[in-house]
Amino acid sequence: MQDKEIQSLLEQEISRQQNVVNLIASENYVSVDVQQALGSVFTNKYAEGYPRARYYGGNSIVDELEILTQQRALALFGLSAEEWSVNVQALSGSPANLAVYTALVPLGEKIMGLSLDQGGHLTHGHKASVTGKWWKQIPYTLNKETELLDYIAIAETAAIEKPTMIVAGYTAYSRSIDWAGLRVIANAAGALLHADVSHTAGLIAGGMLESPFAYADTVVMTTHKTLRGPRGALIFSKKQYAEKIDKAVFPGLQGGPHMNTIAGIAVALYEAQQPAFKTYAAKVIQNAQTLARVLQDNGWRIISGGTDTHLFLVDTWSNGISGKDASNTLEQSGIIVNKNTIPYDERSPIDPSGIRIGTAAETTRGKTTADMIEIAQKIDSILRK
Ligand code: DSN
Repeated sequence: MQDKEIQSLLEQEISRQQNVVNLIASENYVSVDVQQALGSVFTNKYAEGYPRARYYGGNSIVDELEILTQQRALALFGLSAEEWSVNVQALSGSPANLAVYTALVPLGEKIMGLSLDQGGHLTHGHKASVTGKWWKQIPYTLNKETELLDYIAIAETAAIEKPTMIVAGYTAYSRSIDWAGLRVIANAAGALLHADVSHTAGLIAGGMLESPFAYADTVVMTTHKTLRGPRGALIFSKKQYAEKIDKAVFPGLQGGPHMNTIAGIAVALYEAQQPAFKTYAAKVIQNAQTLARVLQDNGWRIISGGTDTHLFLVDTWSNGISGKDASNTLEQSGIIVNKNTIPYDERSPIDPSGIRIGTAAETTRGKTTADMIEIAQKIDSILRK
């Protein structure tokens, strides 16, 4: 590389990534093939529009690329092209959710989403995001005792508020989701059901968690977390919503799609269809459950008592250390986590009561349950110093 400054930063980041234990729940390590597609000449092509309906010439090959990516996305989740469409152009999860709302929720109408501080996402209607300014968030919460989704309370709120859309799928909730129950609640309230499975997409693809597709009207997922692809997103919708969603993505919110990213997503979807990916998804969850259990055995309170997924929250404050201090202390020893609020947190999001831990990235690096036991013991001894 001629640019020595960037070369140096790149080398430093490679070394950093190689030398830490990465427990950031939303990160992963892509394959060399995905990186090759991302770094390919597809980045040179402008392709505003959709396959066979572009605003520039020279798109015959990227048309094939985009169609193949769509086909792979539908195939991975066992969806028929008669019933479902998929838009592969959204730049990431936040713009993907924004596109869904833009398409299907009239401005000012109600979106019902889990509160950010209980495990929801900014783009599920939080006021700091435009999704909470352009639409009205009706928040729902977890049961204070069990720290689980309270479906009865969600049903009651939905029946009173009659939101246009109920959003489910979370960033810091470790338990499986009752999609069928949410469908019943949405139907009773006359609401659309939007699943944001950005975190768990790879676990669903690997057959380890229930798929929302039998129940949701729209499904968004980022491609870079458990799905182990480049940073991007997929927006699946029932056929009747597809045209509105495509228009919301382009020309509504975005210009030309990043065709190199779409190529990387296509490669990741191919990889996720291989038998080895099912084994990976199973190991991710086994690793998370082992790590959570050993921490628990060492006296750390795990939110809701455990995990069904790749992630979980630890209430560090109940052992006298804030989430920020815990995260900083662990980083000094080469263990990377993120500070996180816990349900009904009395501390601020800047320095909350907990940390979030995930195992997707370390499982990609070949870590086993034996490694998780070691990591848990290391975390315990570092935080108790
Ligand atoms: N930043 C992602 C996460 O860490 O969960 C969500 O956008």
